[in-house]
Amino acid sequence: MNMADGMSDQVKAKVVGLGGAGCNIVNEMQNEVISFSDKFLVNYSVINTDIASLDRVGVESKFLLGQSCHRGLSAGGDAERGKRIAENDRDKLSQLFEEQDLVFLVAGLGGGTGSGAGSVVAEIAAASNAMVIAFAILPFSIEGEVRYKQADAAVRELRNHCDAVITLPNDLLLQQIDKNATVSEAFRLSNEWIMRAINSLVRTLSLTGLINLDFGTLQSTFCYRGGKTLFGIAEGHGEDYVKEALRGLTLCPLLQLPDSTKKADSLLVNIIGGKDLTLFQVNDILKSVTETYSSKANVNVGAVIDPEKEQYLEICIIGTTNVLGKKPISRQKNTSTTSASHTTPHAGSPSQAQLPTNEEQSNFSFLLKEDDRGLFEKTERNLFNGEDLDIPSYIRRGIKISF
Ligand SMILES: Nc1nc2c(ncn2[C@@H]2O[C@H](COP(=O)(O)OP(=O)(O)OP(=O)(O)O)[C@@H](O)[C@H]2O)c(=O)[nH]1
Ligand SMILES: [Mg+2]
Repeated sequence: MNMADGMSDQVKAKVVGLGGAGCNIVNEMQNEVISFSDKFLVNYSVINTDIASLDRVGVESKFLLGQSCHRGLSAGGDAERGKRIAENDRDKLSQLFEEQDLVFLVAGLGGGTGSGAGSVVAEIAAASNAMVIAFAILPFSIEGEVRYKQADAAVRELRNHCDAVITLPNDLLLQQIDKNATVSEAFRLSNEWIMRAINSLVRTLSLTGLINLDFGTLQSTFCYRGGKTLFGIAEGHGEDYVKEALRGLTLCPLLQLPDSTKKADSLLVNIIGGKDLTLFQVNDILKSVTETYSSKANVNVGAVIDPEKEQYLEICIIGTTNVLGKKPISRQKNTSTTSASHTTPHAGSPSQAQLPTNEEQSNFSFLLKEDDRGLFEKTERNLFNGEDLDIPSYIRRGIKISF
């Protein structure tokens, strides 16, 4: 507790799983997300209308929506119903977000609970002064037009209340999985992406190193709500680890979308490298990433050395573009006192970095990014036979492309 101002200097982050998909993912990730600082605490909750789904998960903090009026049944794929049920529980929901500084809201969209209750939950979390970052899984095109439209409407509503909305179309998985993969194997892949994404952000905010990024920097990067989010992570290993990680970002399939925003107005970049990473390399990597993904001068960078690794690089970028020309939001502090970040590299002791020695890090690279539909932002998507024609056919059809 900081006795001078009566505020704690801890940042409290809550990971909330909403609806069936959200509950599954948070259940899987609760032991995987690691904070490296006792000043950055992570806790988990799950919320659903469906009591059977809640019974299946091992997360301690469970919230049954509509306990008094809905008898523990799901919202039955009806987003309006999901929203109504959540509206009735506003008071109880707001208790869930008391004293939280950062909320990661995870939901699959297209069904009734995630799509309908999502914006209500996000609004309540944001009203409690927390910064809200939503990870939203979009249904497969083959799940049909109704689910797809519901998901699309839900993304727009989420944007109104969240600081960042990061979408992950399930269709994209068709590119990555084997033809014989089961549905649950495919789901596991997207669940894992979200898990890695949240983990990467938590690591970014809780590690100390050459150049620190903290929660205050994240807040100042996202000073407008309703913007478009750019989010990506990538890794490089072995001899060409720097090139591999940088290519991992540029070759991401979502960046190939013709209507994508390529650069963010306000960008946060963090890199984690092995003990052999030099200050010149740090400088070159940060320069290359910021030049590629930032459109303006508002860039915050961080760099951490993991003394247990060699020939290794992890990059995490998160940024926003204020497409609606919104005014900056004023945030009152909840319980946290956050420090300003450094923006120029300085030589620090590599041993400052605190990473586990046996951290499991497999080869992967992806970039999740919302599509920017420019002038067509307010129009409905072009759906034909349940397929979204705004999404390139190679993604819709699961055609693998090598770049
Ligand atoms: N990645 C992933 N996607 C899932 C999973 N379960 C469902 N989905 C996707 O998420 C969408 C929403 O499904 P659910 O989360 O089950 O729906 P819900 O929010 O519980 O809604 P109701 O059951 O209608 O109340 C589906 O259309 C699927 O595309 C999962 O475990 N992982
Ligand atoms: Mg459900």
